[in-house]
Parts: sequence; structure tokens; C-alpha cells
Amino acid sequence: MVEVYIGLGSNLQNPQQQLKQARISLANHQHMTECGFSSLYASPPMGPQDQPNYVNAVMCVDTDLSALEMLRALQQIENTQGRVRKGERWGARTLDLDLLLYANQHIVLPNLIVPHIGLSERAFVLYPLQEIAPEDLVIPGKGTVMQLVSQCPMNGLEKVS
Ligand code: ROI
Repeated sequence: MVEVYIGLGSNLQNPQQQLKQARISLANHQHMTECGFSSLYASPPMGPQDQPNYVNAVMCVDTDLSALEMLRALQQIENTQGRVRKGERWGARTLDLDLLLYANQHIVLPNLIVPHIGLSERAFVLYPLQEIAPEDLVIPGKGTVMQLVSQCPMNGLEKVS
């Protein structure tokens, strides 16, 4: 079994509900066991500004899936929840599930990079991650979550009540 952290994000079609549904799908997956779920956070979009604010969260699961199997499982849940991949980079989406961390592994494949690109600079990933991660959790090649959070401005990030 390995411990995996997943970033959840949505800015379309009731984002809070999208994240809650994704959590249920992940927790009920045959090969995953939930071991943590952060608060929900709202934040202005990073990237193109002509899109709604995002709701983000981070979830921890134990799994016996390989990293690539995990990626496929996440994509399947995104698709189930109506994700449509348009040509536009960094556009609005009903559900984004990112494989942030796969144990302490550093993975570089054509379609998967772990730790997730941007993880170490993005407030909407680091703050929820810090809520559920052990204090000494290391992002391979980057430092501890605590160190990274202390260097990361909140950039308008707010906990959703
Ligand atoms: N911006 C925020 N605030 N939250 C996200 O989850 C998010 N996801 C993205 C881009 C478009 C980069 N911007 C985001 O994919």
C-alpha cells in the first residue's frame, strides 16, 4: 500500500458539489481508502482571469494501484463528472483531479509527472495539503510542506465556511 495525495479543483457547475461527489467516488473506489480530506478553499483563478473562482481541496488515500493506474482512475472520475477537454490551456473545468504525490516517489513519464508541477508554489494546493499532511511530509526535491507554505503567499485563498 502507498499513500497518495490528490488535488481537487472545480470552477463550474456547483464546484463544492463537484468536490463532494469526487470525494465519494474516490472513497468508494475498490482500490482506495480515504485517509484524509482537507477543508474546501476558494481562490481566484490562476492563469486566464475570465473564468469563475475555483474551489480546491486535497485528499489523501491509501492505494495498491500503480501511479499510472491511479492516473487512469482519476481521469475516469473526471470524465464521469462531465469534464470536457477543450483545446484551451488552463480553462474552466467541472473537475480537475491531480496526482500530487505518490508515496515519496519522483516519477517522470510522458503523461505523468509526480510531484505535480506547480505543487510547491500554488497556495490552493499547499494550504489544504498542510491541513492533512504530517508536518514532516517531504515534497521530493522541494522540501517539507511546512517550509513551502511559509514561503507561499495566500494569493486570495480563503477557507469556505
Ligand atoms: N486556479 C485556481 N485557483 N485553482 C485551480 O485549481 C486551478 N486549476 C487550474 C488553473 C487553470 C491553472 N488555475 C487554477 O488548472
